[in-house]
Amino acid sequence: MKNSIVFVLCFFSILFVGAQTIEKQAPQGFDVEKKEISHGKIDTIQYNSSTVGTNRKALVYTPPGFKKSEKYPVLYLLHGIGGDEKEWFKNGTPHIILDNLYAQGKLKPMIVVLPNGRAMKDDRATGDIWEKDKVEAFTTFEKDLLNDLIPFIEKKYPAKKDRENRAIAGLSMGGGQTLNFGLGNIDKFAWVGGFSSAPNTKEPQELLPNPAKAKELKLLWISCGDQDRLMPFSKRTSDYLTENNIPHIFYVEPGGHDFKVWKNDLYLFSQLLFKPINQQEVNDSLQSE
Ligand code: FER
Repeated sequence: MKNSIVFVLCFFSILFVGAQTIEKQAPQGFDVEKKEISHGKIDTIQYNSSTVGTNRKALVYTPPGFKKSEKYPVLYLLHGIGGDEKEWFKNGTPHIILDNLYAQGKLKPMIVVLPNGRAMKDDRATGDIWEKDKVEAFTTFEKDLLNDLIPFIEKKYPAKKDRENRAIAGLSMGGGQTLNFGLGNIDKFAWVGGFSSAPNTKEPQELLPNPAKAKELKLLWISCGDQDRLMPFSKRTSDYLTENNIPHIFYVEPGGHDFKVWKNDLYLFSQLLFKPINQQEVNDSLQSE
């Protein structure tokens, strides 16, 4: 008798809950500041980098209602080749997008860290940003992130410290860093999002020599604008994952290589974080007409 009740309940909940679906585009107003809602807070922090040998800056967004007595998951959100720790803040207004999502109850409370991904003594985006040592500094940032910034954040903020509560995402050069660092350190990150990833993205075989390992990820998100000339770097990565039966989301969205696309990515990606997820269903929902 009991079993049959459980069976009937399960059957109807599957019927009514249905597949995990997701919007494809943020609605109008998603990035407009609303005075009447609660707001998160942005801090500028400085941490000592043993990797670079300097004190380095990062911005940290804590959510509305943030309490030191609670523990939060953390998203590390990386900028592009022309940016620094302020690029997302100035051009992507993540604090506004996330405040609005919190007001609608659509986000799991999390801390968001906006680092400077150019790990060198002069890490400003000035002069020739394409200079070899400046480009190489984006590779060096892996050590700075893992050995200096993450330990600092986890000491100074009430952060959850396990891989399932740590996410990494980024745009363009930061998307390449995200895939390189995230897939190279699956023991450290369970949520990975490459937005319009740049040519610094390692080739698939090098990125993921043991593809089955990526099954340990909760979310592997790869997105790119359909007008973006950097599409091949996202597509070759997604193709390799598909060939190896690795669950992931590949979202080709309308647009080019710009913040219109990246703000939409943050809007969609952030809502998936730190919650139960069926990547196949979200992927199918994003592909549907
Ligand atoms: C490149 C083209 C684009 C490249 C990097 C980028 C290192 C990055 C662009 C961005 O971050 O917006 O050839 O090589």
